[in-house]
Amino acid sequence: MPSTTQLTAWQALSAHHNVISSAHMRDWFSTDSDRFNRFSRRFGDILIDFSKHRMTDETLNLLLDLARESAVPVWIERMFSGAQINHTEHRSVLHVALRNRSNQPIVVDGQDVMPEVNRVLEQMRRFSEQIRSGAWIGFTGQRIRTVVNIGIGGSDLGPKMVCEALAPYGDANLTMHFVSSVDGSHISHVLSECNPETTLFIIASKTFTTQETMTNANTARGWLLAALGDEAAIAKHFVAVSTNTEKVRAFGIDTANMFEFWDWVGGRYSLWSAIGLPIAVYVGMANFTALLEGGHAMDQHFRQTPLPDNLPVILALLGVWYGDFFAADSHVMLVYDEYLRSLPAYLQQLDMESNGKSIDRQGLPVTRVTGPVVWGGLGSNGQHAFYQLLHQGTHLVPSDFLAPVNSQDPIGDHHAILLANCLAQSEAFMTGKTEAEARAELASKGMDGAELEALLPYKVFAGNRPSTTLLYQRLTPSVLGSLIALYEHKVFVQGIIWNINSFDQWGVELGKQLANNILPELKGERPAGAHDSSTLGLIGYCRGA
Ligand code: G6Q
Repeated sequence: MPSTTQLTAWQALSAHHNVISSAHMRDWFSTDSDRFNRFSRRFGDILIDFSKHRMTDETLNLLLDLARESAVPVWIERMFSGAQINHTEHRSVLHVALRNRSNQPIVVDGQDVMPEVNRVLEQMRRFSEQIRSGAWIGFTGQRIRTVVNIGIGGSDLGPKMVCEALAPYGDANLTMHFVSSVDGSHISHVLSECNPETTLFIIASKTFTTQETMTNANTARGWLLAALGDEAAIAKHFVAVSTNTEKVRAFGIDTANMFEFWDWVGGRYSLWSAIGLPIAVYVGMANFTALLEGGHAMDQHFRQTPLPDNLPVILALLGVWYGDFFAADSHVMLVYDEYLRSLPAYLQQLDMESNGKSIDRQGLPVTRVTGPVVWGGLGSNGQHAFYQLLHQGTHLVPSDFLAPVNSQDPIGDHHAILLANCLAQSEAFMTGKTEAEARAELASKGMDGAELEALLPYKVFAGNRPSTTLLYQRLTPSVLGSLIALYEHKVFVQGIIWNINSFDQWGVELGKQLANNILPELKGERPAGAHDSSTLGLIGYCRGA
């Protein structure tokens, strides 16, 4: 099999890049009034504008050739049909089964997984309704008012992001907390706001062995028992979400209160599974189902739509274009939606854990860059901070703007101002400001001569900075589901093109082992072992040496 860079389409793109890399998008827009129409698509209530990119029709065609030559359609089908595309862990990759509202069979190891998926969804429905209705009573007879999800990574970022995003649909009688870090300050602060009699802990861990989660879970357990004084209280205040029944039982949680998922659900793809239990409890099962439906609609689009109109494929190809041909090493998420404030952190894990790989599917080192550094934040705030680098820095940073057309909380002119800022920024990234425009602007303020000439270079903006804008009517559960699935599939397509496995995470697994080597040394239970002098020095400092 030829390496990615030997593909005909790759080489054609390389040559094409030499031709168009100095062209300016501003000129394309001024000579082509149809550019937005050709390079934007609608998906339900979502508009995706990718016209502000350094690409022509020819670029897109060449990128689509790359997708074809990389067998993207074959890989899509392999994922949906349950093939073990996570080859290093010998696992299928089937988060799409969790939101398979068609209920068509999906077979893993000769077994249709849909009956199991539906069984757990039904268990989630019953439990979430009990909590929300008050039918579930705590140990002292009071109803649950506070839910604390204890989990980390994929068992935290997704449900936390979605609960924040769907807060307008949330139950006002419930307060949600997410404890992830093993830093004792995190759980201490959360527990200080909880009443043990009215608090439910959801211990979310695929493996039920993760050090941070189990440490937090044990602390929560001790806190509850200290207050309620009876082991029997655990059954009323703790439930577990896991693939590991034995460990859940050993922790003392009744397995009747365990919500199962399966090894074909990757942690960072798990919010659609029982890991989404806090979402179902908070927004209700109907809204959780609408989230699944939004994801499923994007799945169908991804599986059935020809490549030129396939949205995850288009976004993936644009990322490859900048990373591999323009040497862009990061991608920024610019979110003009307060409810999506945790989306950048969520996508950072999704993308960087999936595509932060340097060994290809044949076990050989890759020969070009793979996944970008993903970062970002709320756009309105970022404009007063890191946008300076985006406008005038030396890095080319492709961006995604996200904004709702309608606010969930209309008040005065706020939303119009927010949207105006969003649209103005993507326009400015694209057009920039020429020397002539900057000169005229300074002159209009009465400046001239040497003073004007000295300031002029600082006032010029090169522009030509690429961005995609995703607008949606309102952040409903369904729209959110489609947006998340869009990014999941984008990351998958990039992994296909880079010929890497997007579904393992050996770097994250390494982190789980490392701390356990140093912990007994830090606690003084055994002498510091064979470390480098820096690590020995740091251990010594922590121990007061
Ligand atoms: C996700 C990752 C990682 C994982 C956490 C928590 O894809 O593998 O973020 O979700 O390490 O793992 P557990 O759910 O097993 O506690």
